[in-house]
Amino acid sequence: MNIDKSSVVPIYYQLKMVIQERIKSGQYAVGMCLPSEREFCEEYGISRMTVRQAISDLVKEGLLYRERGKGTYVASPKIEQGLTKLTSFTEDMLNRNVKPGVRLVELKQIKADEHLEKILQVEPGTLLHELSRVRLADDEPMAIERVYVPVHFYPALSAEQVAHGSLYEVLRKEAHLTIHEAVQSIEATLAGPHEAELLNIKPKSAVMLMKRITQNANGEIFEYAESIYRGDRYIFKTKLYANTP
Ligand code: 16G
Repeated sequence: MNIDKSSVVPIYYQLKMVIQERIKSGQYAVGMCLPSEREFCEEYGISRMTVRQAISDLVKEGLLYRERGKGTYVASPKIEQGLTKLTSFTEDMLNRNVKPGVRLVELKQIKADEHLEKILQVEPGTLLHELSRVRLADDEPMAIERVYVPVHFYPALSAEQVAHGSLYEVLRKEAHLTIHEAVQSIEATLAGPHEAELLNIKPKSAVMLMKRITQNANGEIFEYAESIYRGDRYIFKTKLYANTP
């Protein structure tokens, strides 16, 4: 792929396409350091400003990342996540041959406040497990989850059970719960300083806040989860069907 200076397509955009193409073909492999701005300028006889614009666009889009004082590197491709199946984080990772991981932040019991009472449809003051974990993909932090499960569904839930593996598996096997359906929403938000530290991203990075309310086969709500997913590592995808007349 070459750059055509007489084209109506801006030069920075053409350079973007060239770099994207090289990433796609594997010429620029994941983790590889990109040639310097000067090298691109010389290769194509274009200005540094133009090179900078192409690269910063690709950084914004998550294809490249910068390491201060070192250079610009090729990022791992984003994880593409469907939005039609009710799956656990562990299942999502195993389905794409990625190693799921957990960093337990805290497991404690709390009394439901008014907000959680309404969501979980429980009596005032009902005891809830509050489970906070960082979820990892091939050892890289991907999401922070805070999950609320009314204690009566499974009083024995312990930190050991969820510090390394799947909550859904514990609920299925130990609490004999049938995980049936969920309503899930996605909102755009910015990572706070604590979240940024846990996810190893810059504060105020764009992240996605997912909320899930999950029911068992009897229609009882057994989970309310709030998860923060890295915007630079995830794409959520869903299939849409037109109304048929
Ligand atoms: C997902 C769910 C979360 C659930 C967790 C169980 C979203 C937004 N959240 O992360 O509600 O608690 O999976 O995963 O998808 P686990 O069984 O691997 O612990």
